[in-house]
Amino acid sequence: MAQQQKPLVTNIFTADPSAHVFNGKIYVYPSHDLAHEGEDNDEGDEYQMEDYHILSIDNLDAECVDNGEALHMRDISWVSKQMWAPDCAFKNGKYYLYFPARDKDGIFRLGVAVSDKPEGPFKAEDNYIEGSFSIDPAVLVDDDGQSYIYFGGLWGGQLEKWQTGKFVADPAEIPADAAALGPRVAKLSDDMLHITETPMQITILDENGEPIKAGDEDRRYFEGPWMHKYNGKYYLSYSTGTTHYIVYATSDSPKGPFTYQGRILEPVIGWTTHHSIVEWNGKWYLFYHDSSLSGGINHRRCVKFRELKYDADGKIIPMQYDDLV
Ligand code: FUB
Repeated sequence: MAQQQKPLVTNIFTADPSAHVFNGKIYVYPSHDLAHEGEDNDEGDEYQMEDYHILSIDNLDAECVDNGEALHMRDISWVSKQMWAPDCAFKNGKYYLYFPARDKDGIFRLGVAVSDKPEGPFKAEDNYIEGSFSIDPAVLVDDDGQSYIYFGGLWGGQLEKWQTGKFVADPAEIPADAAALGPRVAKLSDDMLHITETPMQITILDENGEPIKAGDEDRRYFEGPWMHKYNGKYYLSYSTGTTHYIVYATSDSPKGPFTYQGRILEPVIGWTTHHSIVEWNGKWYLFYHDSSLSGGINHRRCVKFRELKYDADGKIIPMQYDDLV
């Protein structure tokens, strides 16, 4: 397990890893951090990414491979800037890369690009997915063949601006004792290129069946949703942003409501934390990032992974960041 817990690659900065097993290998779909000197602020202006490189790992002892540029914003007509955290799904013999970026009006939208190969190159559709907004898409192809896209992120990710269903540039602050905003979910069409319904807000409940409050920053949703299934249950995991935890909630349904369960990962080096969870050869793995490769610069991050374990009740065993370094 030589390469676990150290950066998967060091030739480029990588972040926001979405890991999948395709054809027996791990493919990691990360953001590609660039060395811009943009202002570091709550809008995320320092995250000025322009393209995607897909990483692959043949086996646990092999070096990770950077498969080179798979998609660049110069080739996408609707994008103005900031190609943030992507995900990929396989269906109908093709690979679909979902990605957020700002459109020409500065509004984050979700796009999709298609390839015959998991490592690309990908060709983007001419426009963003109609009805999409905000950031951090994550796609689940469920066991019955129905696909769902989960997305949304606060602050720079603009989720607060969509509370009415329309973009409001300067929305009122959500009171701390009001229900927190949740990620959105929508069904994808069979051809994986469209959403077939108005995105629904996911509710995350506490142990008393009450919605988690906006002021409960240790548990409320911030960004980076990931969906996986374990023993038939749906596990929604996400970042709490301002408090820097990766936490999770479970449900019997892909659209929830979900019940908060606990933490997966303590804060890492750097402001953001973002992850994915994947089963490979009978074991489960957490892919995550930190800023250790750049000595702590928030927008120059590196992707790592380690094994993730469940207890007999299906609870994820929490990981201390110190365990990982
Ligand atoms: O990489 C840019 C943004 O930082 C992502 O969209 C968020 O999830 C956070 O990791």
